[in-house]
Amino acid sequence: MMVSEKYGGAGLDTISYVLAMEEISRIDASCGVIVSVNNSLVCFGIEEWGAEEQKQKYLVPLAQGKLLGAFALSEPEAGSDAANQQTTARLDGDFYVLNGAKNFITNGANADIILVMAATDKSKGANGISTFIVEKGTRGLSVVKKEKKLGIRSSDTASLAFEDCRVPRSNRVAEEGFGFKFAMKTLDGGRIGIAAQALGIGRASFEAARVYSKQRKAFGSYLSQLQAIQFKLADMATKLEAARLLTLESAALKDARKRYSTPAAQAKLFASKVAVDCALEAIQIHGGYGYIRDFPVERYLRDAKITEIYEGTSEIQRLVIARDLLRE
Ligand code: COS
Repeated sequence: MMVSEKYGGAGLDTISYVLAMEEISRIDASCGVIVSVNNSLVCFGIEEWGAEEQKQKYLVPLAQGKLLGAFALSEPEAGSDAANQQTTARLDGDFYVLNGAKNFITNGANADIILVMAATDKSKGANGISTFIVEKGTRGLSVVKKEKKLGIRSSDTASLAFEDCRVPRSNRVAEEGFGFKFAMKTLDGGRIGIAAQALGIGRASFEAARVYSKQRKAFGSYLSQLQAIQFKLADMATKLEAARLLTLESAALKDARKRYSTPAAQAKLFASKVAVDCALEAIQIHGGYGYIRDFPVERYLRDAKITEIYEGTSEIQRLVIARDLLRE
């Protein structure tokens, strides 16, 4: 969606992307995360920091929908503490040799290309990490496990292993040591996408509850005529509107090329909580019907929960926000 027309993309701005993400995720949050990772992490990262040759080879087919991308930062020992990368990349002639493990990788089993963060110089910590484009089918890259999840069950989440996986030197994105900043800057935009995904799930919950309240009768009237239910709907709609405005504000700042790390963290923190709150209230309004699979609201809760976890937990978002507030 946001890839420029020069590389075959739709050239949309982030505001348009947020609107699309909300609509897609309102119907299917699994589809939402597939789209989000491909657009705001993979395509954005390559367009922003990739070499021209990498853009021609990978970004053009990504934009055309011929390739799907994944983003591999998380490891068994490096989730929130993302700088603690144990995967290594050693230069050997014209190749880097990758060794290590990545987990919880969205699109991991199906992606055609994977952006992999790996330590090229462990002694430099966060500044010794680099980014590589690894093609599916590269010898030494294997899918170890596909996860069975609480929600977003039609999105593929996989663990990957790299065993002496040789990646051409020309597939390193940007200079050596830029990988952590690459990941952080890319995730800033990713978080806007996840905020919009959360918004979509929250809106689906609200809409289901609203419709149900106008059909279901109790104590001689429709649920929608009961003030207890009206207040729940009013709170849901108000929280959703606030989440939407925070998300759109972060998107507008990104489009204006202003700083958006903190607004994106605030949007994701708030929208993900709103999604969980709205899903819980939708279940409550549905009563027993909300707890069974005949109605969609139990799925909304299962799908909503992950938005408080991936692309930085709510605790990490608070950390990002607080650091900015307390900066000298
Ligand atoms: N944009 C640009 N640069 C950033 C940045 C950002 N958003 N965040 C950090 N950096 C830079 C810092 O400025 C610092 O640069 P210098 O060494 O030049 O000063 C460097 O990156 C290291 O940053 P910092 O010291 O803050 O790193 P920490 O190890 O303390 O980690 C957090 C910072 C916790 C914010 C980071 O690890 C994080 O976001 N973790 C969550 C990761 C995540 O979202 N995982 C989800 C999996 S991906 S689906």
